[in-house]
Amino acid sequence: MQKPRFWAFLMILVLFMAALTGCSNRAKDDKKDDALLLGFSQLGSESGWRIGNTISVQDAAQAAGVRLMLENANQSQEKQLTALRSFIAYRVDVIAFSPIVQDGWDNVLREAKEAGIPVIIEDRTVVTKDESLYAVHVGSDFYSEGVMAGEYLLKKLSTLPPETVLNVVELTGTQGSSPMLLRSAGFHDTVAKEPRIRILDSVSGDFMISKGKECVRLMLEKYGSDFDVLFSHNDAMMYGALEAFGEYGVTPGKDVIVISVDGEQEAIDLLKEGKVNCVVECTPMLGEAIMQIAKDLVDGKPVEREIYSSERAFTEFDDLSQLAPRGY
Ligand code: GZL
Repeated sequence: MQKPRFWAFLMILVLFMAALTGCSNRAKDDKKDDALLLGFSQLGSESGWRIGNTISVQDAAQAAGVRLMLENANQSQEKQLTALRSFIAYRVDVIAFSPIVQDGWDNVLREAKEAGIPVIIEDRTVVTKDESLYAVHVGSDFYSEGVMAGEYLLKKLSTLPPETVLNVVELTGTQGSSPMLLRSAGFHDTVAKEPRIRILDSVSGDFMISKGKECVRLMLEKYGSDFDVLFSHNDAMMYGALEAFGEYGVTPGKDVIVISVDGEQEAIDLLKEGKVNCVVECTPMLGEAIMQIAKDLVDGKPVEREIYSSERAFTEFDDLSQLAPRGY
């Protein structure tokens, strides 16, 4: 090989090797900052609750001096799986995510475990045979939320004439998600003992305003005045339902008893106006807990495996005049 070509080849080889070592060390270089690096996969932006959850995590990370890598999956489990694998490749210190549905996470959780990266499940839960695949779940007890919704309806029935029968339309959240499955189970188990409460139908509005409105339109067409109670798995779908009621001349809170879950400010305002009868609280404010758990995990401190938020129901029977602003 002639001399100039040799030097050119050598230069290209040197540059190629430098690029390779630069890539492989990117994560190390970026991580020379000692601040904890948290990878957070958020499932979407489908409701005021979800946006409140995201803001809670962002604000808490800033306050705690935690470096946050936030990926929004826009309702796609595939995108969540991709985000989690990118966090593993980048070798973040801790991973946190809200799983859009409860199944299908074992492989990626096993990859995180093999990479030595602890995982915090926040908000929704996963179903796995291997409990060692994640460190902590922090969020709500969705079954209890369903029970509180059912207990309100039993109390409401007790204030009505003894011959009253209440036909319930259940507006469920995302199919296969833990809040949908567990809120439904808690509600059904609670009202099952009362023969005068009947579940007329269950239909999924996917936790969204638009789909909630579509579903309630269909239910009004199908059941008309037999539609006595709406149990909505979240406030966003309830807002859509109220729009549908308006189109059909139905007065919510009076013609139809309205029960919702989340406890957004807008829902509490509707409760105070008498357009909603019961709002079960489900707090999205999990950011501070997530940051504390992440720090404890990195510091090797013991952490509770299951951390539930304490929550209540707000109903038409309560004095809500002193209720603090909800913040979401
Ligand atoms: C519940 C959360 C649910 C909310 C909905 O913790 O996962 O998802 O109830 C949101 O508003 O879409």
